[in-house]
Amino acid sequence: VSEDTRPDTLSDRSIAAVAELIRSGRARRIVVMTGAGISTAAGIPDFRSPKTGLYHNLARLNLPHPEAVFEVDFFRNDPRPFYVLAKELYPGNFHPTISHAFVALLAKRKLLRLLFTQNIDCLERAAGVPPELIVEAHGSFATQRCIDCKTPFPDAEMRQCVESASPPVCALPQEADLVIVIGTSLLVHPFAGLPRLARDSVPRLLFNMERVGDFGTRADDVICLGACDDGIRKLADELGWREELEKLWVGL
Ligand code: CNA
Repeated sequence: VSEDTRPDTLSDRSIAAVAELIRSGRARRIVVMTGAGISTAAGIPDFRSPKTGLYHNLARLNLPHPEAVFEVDFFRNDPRPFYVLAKELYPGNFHPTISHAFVALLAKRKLLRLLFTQNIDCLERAAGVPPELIVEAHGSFATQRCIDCKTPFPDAEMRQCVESASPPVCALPQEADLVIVIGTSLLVHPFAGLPRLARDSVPRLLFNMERVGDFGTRADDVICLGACDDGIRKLADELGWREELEKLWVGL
């Protein structure tokens, strides 16, 4: 689809048009998908941003390659680098961003169907997104289990999502009437395939530093390049929610 194709659902490819969709009540089952980029402004580095990304800054851990810190085979041999990192990323040291607060506001207004996050930092919970609306696709610090004895962990939904792209979880994007993707390179599967599961007529809004995935190939795709917090504020402005959002965020 070329950039000038007329959208099917939106009046045009703009944040204002997405805001109008929400305000008019035509988007009430919003599915949000997030990655490390939503938390960089909170001080947690993402993986792949040049210079500031975690993979760029792991020399101190003496890894064979940066990804090894999250590989279970490496972990079995030497769990220490992971624990060094886990300590740094542990919940309690970081404050949610305004983008996290926006997702909480969607939930408060009963517009959030589900949040899929790749993050393990628990900042969605800290912002007040109800845990039952969060799928932590790569696990999180909220729960854990022994990799050998498999002591059960409480969140059944999370286990399904982590072990495989299980149909009940992956079916959910098909229910969405608006998909908002925030701060992810969409390189890690199966998460990376989720935005494609949205029905064709469903608008998809991307807040990211760069264009990712198949964004831009559909008539109702809206791409907002730049820091997600800026884009989210723009959307909140268009919705007339800015004051409520800033208040909610400041109160976190
Ligand atoms: P990634 O591959 O590092 O990509 C991050 C994306 O976000 C890139 O496309 C950036 O351009 C973009 N970005 C960075 N800052 C901003 C910003 N302020 N506004 C908008 N966009 C921004 O990270 P992904 O999440 O896509 O990769 C998946 C991995 C990263 C998952 O396994 C996560 O568990 C893992 N991770 C999580 C955290 C966390 O929990 N906060 C931190 C680092 C990595």
